[in-house]
Amino acid sequence: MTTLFSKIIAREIPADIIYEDELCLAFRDINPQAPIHVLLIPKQEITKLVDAVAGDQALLGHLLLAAGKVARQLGVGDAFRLVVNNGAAVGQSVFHLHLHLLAGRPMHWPPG
Ligand code: DGP
Repeated sequence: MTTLFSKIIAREIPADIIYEDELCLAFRDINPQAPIHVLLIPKQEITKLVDAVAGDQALLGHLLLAAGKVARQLGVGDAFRLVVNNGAAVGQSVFHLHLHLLAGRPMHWPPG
């Protein structure tokens, strides 16, 4: 299922893109939940995390490494949170796998 994130990858709709490599893209969330709120997405369409398969292993690892790179690039390498919403019941609204990178304010645990 194609989502608006595919359109962001294709530059068909604008986004504040802060990182890109051959496999993924990072851009600022349109509805930020923290002073820094970036979405990191694979260019390959994966609907949600649970739909990833063994062949996606390298890509998933790449996303985590890229998240660390983006956090360092933003100056928050020592204090950030990654969130993956998997499924509408826990808040997933765009069905193209994405990591939320949140930083810049105190965060509580457990998350709500
Ligand atoms: P989730 O609820 O986990 O599926 O997160 C989807 C996020 O995508 C949500 O925080 C808002 C963000 N978002 C939705 N549409 C757009 C858009 O057009 N541009 C940008 N930059 N972010 C978007």
